[in-house]
Amino acid sequence: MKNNNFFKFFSIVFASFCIFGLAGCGKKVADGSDTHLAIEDGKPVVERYGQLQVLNGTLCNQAGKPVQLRGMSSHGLQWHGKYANQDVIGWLRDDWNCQLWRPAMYLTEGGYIGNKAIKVKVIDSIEACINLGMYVLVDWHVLGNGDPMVHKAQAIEFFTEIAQKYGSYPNIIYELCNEPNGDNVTWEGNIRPYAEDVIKAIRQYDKNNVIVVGTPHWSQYVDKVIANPLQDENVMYTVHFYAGSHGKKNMNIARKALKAGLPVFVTEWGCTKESGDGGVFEKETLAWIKFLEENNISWANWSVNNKGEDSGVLKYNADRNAKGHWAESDLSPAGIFVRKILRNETENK
Ligand code: DCB
Repeated sequence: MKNNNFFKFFSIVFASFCIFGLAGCGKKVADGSDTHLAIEDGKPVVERYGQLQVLNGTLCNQAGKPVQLRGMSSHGLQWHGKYANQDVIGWLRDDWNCQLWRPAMYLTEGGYIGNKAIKVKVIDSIEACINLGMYVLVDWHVLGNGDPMVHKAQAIEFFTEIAQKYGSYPNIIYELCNEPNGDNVTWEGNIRPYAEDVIKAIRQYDKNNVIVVGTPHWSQYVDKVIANPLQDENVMYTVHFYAGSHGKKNMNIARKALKAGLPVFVTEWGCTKESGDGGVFEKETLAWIKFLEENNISWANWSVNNKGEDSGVLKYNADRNAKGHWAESDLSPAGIFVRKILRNETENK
């Protein structure tokens, strides 16, 4: 009898321990599978996952286990690049549970092509992510000029330099062209030949870090890749969505690609309309988040800025000095919502 009570006491202690273990940011599992934690047992994600690789159409860690990375994208570095610093990225890791940071280097609209100096924001991002043990998605933000071929020479120069300097770090993921667009910009005619050449340049210095390639129609038509994917073991393909504009139709395109075995990475998504504004679509977002989790698809949310648009995670004018340490009152409705998703605190979980 005494023994029995003793046993009960310990069962209760053990059960509470488990419950408290589950609270907070992640679900702890003993089998070594994905916990969605930025830091686990004191170790940041890159220390745990190591060299990423693509196996059987999905992103895996060095040990060959499927892993889903999640995090935030910057806004255009020429406008809101001040947030690409270690204070903010560290806050996103520690408070938002981000495993990934995406510096979005626009080419046009005041971006890199006319203003090479903004590259420093990419370098700062990479250095910060190496220090913080996070993955960094180096985004060549093709947008205004929808055809990536237009600036292929500059892309080769840029990615060669990044691969040469940082290719030996497992933190790096290359994103070759954010959103190719335009009726005449096709997978076969433009994006694939562009990617082949840029991949060749990267692979001279970096044999294995993952490379993500944009797809036609603002990275929505990933199914166009199925007939002729690239010949590189560690390449993935981009899907983008804005939950207020892109629903079932876009999800079905992504499904088709997955069925065909294509590895998919959502390098950018928003909970608004495709303009980056127009309200926060929570229900529609959660349907996508569920789909992404079920299919082990990594993602970055658009974006960290305080300009006052609905997809920006900061309120208008909040954190003007870009220090991080945000209070809930600094966050926009999207910010509050996306932080919850990242911290595994939504109904989905
Ligand atoms: C993508 C771009 C991203 C853009 C967001 C929201 O563009 F990758 O750069 O960000 O989605 O539209 C927005 C910012 C604004 C900024 C504007 C101009 O949030 O603050 O003023 O860029 O650079 C998309 C995505 C989808 C579609 C069109 C665009 N679409 N687009 O489906 O038609 O044309 O920018």
